[in-house]
Amino acid sequence: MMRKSAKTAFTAVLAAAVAAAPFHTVFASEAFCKASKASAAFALHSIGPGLNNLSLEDENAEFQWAFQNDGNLNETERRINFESIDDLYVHYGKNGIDAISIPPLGPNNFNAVSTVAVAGIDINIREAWDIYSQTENKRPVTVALIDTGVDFTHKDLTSCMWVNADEIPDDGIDNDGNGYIDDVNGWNFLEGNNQIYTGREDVHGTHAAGTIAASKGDGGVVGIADGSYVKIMSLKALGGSEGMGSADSVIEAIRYAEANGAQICNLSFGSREVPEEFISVVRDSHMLFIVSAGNGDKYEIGFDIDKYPVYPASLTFDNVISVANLSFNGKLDDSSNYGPYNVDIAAPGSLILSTIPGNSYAFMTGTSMSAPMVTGAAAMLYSARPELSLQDVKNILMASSHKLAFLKGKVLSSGMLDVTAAMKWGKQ
Ligand SMILES: [Ca+2]
Ligand SMILES: [Ca+2]
Ligand SMILES: [Ca+2]
Repeated sequence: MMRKSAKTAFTAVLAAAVAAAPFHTVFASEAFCKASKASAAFALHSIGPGLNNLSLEDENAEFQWAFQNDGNLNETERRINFESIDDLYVHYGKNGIDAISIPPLGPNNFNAVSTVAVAGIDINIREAWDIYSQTENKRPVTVALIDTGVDFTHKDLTSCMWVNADEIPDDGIDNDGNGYIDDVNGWNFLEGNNQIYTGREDVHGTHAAGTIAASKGDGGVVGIADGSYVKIMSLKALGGSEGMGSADSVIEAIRYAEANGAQICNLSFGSREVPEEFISVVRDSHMLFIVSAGNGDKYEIGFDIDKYPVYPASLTFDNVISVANLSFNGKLDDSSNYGPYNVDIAAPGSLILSTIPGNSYAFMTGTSMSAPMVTGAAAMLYSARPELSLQDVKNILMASSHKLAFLKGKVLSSGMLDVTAAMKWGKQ
C-alpha cells in the first residue's frame, strides 16, 4: 500500500481526462522499478510564496512562478524512508518492496525532498504585457476550451467569457440558427444543453480558463492574455468524477467551435486510441490546436509518445502544438510525456496556481496545465499582430522558445515558451 506519493495521486486526478487505457507492459516494468525506489510518500507539499509579485493588484500572483520565477521558490515533499521502517512491517517481493503495513511513524521515518527553483525558468510575460498594452489595432480572438465546463461566475473569469452575440438568452429559441438553443457562452456536449458549469467536476476547465485569460488588476490571480480581447468559449465535452468524455462529444465540440468563430482550440486531454474521424476533423480544421502531451503511464512516469502514441498529442499536423510539462527547476516533470518529434514545446505545468469553482484558487500539476500556457500566449500573439496567420503563430512560438539543455531530444523546439520573445519575433 501507499505506493504513490501524494504528488502522484494529485497528478492522477488532474490526469483523469487522459484515458486510462492500459499501457504496453514495457512501461509497467520500467515504471515499477522507478516506483519502488521513489515511491511511497505521504507527502505534504509546501510551496512559496517568496516571489516578487509581478501583478501587485492580484495578490495571489506571488504564487504564479510560471510567470515570474526569481529562484526563491522551493517545494518540499515529505517521503517515507522505507529503510527506517522495521522489517516486521515490510514484505519484499522479487521487485523490491511490494507491501508494507504502516507502523506508528515518527519524524525519523521521513525524508524531506526539495525541488529548488531556478531563476528565469518562466514564460517571460512581463515585457510581453507591456508590448501588448501599447499595441494598437489589436484583433479579437476566440479560444475554444474543449474540456470540463468552466465556472464562468468566478470573479477572475466573468470578463473573459465568450458571448454569442446573436443568441438571445433563455428564450428557448435558437435565435442564430446554429442548431443550439440558448448557447450564450458555449455548450454542454455531454448533456446536450447550455449548462457549461455543472459544479465541482468542472475544476479542470475552470483552472485552464484562468491560466489563459484571468483578469488582471482586480485581485486573485492573473492570466496570460487580455480578456477584453481574448474570449473563452466553454465547450464541455468531458465530465463526471473521472473527467471522461467520448470522441463523439469532442468531434461535435470541434465542429461547433469552428462554425462559431473560434481560431484557437485548447485540448488538455488524450487517449491511446481515437477513431479515424477524430483525426480527420483535427487535420481538416482551420483552427490551431494546442494539446497536452499527457501525464505518463499508470505510475505517472512520462514516456516517449513518438514511440507510443497518445492522441491528439502525437498528431504531427501543422495545426497542432503538443506541450510537455516543465517544472520550476528547468526540467520536465517526471510525469510529463515527451517526444523529440511529436511534442513541440515545453511550458510550466507543475504546481500551477489558477482559478477553480466558487471564487477559489488551487495548485494543479500536469500537462493539462501546460497547454493553456501556450494557448494564452498564442491568443495574445495572434491578437497583437493581425498580419500573422495561425501557422505563423505556431512557427513563432516554436522558433522563439527559450532553449534549455534538458529539453534537447525531448521536444522538437528544444525549448520552453517565451512570450516576450514571441511578441518581439521578426520586429526591430
Ligand atoms: Ca444558437
Ligand atoms: Ca435563444
Ligand atoms: Ca485577477
